[in-house]
Amino acid sequence: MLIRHASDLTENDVTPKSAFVNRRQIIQAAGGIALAGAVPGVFAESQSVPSWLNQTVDQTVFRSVTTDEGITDRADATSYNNFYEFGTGKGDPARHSGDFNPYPWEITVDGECTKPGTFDLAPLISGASASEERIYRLRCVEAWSMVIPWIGVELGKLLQQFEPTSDARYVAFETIERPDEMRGQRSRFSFIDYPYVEGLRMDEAMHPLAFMAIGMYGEPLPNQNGAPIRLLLPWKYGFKSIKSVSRISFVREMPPTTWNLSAANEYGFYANVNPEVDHPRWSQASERRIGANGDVDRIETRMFNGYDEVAPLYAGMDLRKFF
Ligand SMILES: Nc1nc2c(c(=O)[nH]1)N[C@H]1C(S)=C(S)[C@@H](COP(=O)(O)O)O[C@H]1N2
Ligand SMILES: [Mo]
Repeated sequence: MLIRHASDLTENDVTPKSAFVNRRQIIQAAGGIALAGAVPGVFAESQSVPSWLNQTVDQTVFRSVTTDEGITDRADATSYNNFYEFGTGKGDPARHSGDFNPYPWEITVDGECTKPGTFDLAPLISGASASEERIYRLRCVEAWSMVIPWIGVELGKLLQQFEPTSDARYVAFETIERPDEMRGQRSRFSFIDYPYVEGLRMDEAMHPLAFMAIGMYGEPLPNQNGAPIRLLLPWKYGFKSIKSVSRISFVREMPPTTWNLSAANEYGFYANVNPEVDHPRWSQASERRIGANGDVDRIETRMFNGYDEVAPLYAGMDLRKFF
C-alpha cells in the first residue's frame, strides 16, 4: 500500500525536496520570473502563488521517490494532460492555461451538512490535516498511465469539517466556470457541457485513498493539472479526478457526472479501473505507462489500478453492470 503518513516515516524515507525539479527555486535563481513561459508546458502556471500555499507545500514531509515503479517525469505529467476547459488536445492545457489565475480561491459547500458556506482554500487545507505526499498511479480511461507524486490532504478529512449529515449519501464536485480564462468553455463544439461535474458515494469519498491535491513534484499544482485543488481517486479512471474544484455538495441522490452525461454506455458513475470490462471502443486490459526518462511501456492493467484495499467498497456489486 502506497499511503504513508508523516508519522510512519523514518529518516531514510524522507527525500530532500531538491530531488524534484524545484521550479520556484530555479526561477528565483534565474533572477525573478525570467524563465516563466520560456519552457512551454513546464512553466505555464501562474506566477502568483500565495505564501500560505508555498509554505504548506514546503512543510510537507516528502517520502522517498524510490518506488518499484519509476515516477513519470514532471515534464511529461505537466505537458500531456486532459483538461477540456483549456482544449481537447493533450498539449492544450499547458499551452492555454497561462491566463488562468487560481488565486485567491474559494470553495462553496452546500447540501446535507451542518456547516455549509463559502470558504477560502487556505483554512480548508489547514483544517483538514498536515499536508502529505502520495505517489499514486493515474490511469486514464484512454489506456495511458503515469506515476505522480502529489501533495495534499485526505478528501475525508477535508469533508469532515463541514459535518455531513446522515442524509448525505453522495458528494458532488464542480469545476469552476471561467469562460474568459478557459477557452474550452467558450467553444461551441465542445464534447462536454460545463461546468465539469463529478461525484462519489459517501463511503468512497471517505476512503483513505481519496485525496485532494494542492501540489505535485514538490510544488504547487500547475494550472494544467488542476490548480489550485483537484481530486485524486487512484483506483478509478482519471476522468473521476476532477480539477480546479470550486463547489462541493452533499446530496441524497446519485449526482450527474460529466462523461456519463456525454456517453452513458461508455462511462459509468463508478469508473473503477477494471481490465475485464472493456470500453465499447477499445480494450482496457493493458495500458501505455508513461514513465521515467520518457520511457513508454505497455503494461497490464490491474483491477482497481492495483489498489485492492478499495474492493470492500464494492462487495456484492456486479462490476460489469456498475462500471
Ligand atoms: N475539470 C476537469 N477535470 C478533469 C478533466 C477535465 O477535462 N476537466 N480531465 C480528466 C481526465 S480524463 C484525466 S485522465 C485527468 C488528467 O489529469 P492530469 O492532466 O493531471 O494527468 O484529469 C481529469 N480531470
Ligand atoms: Mo482520462
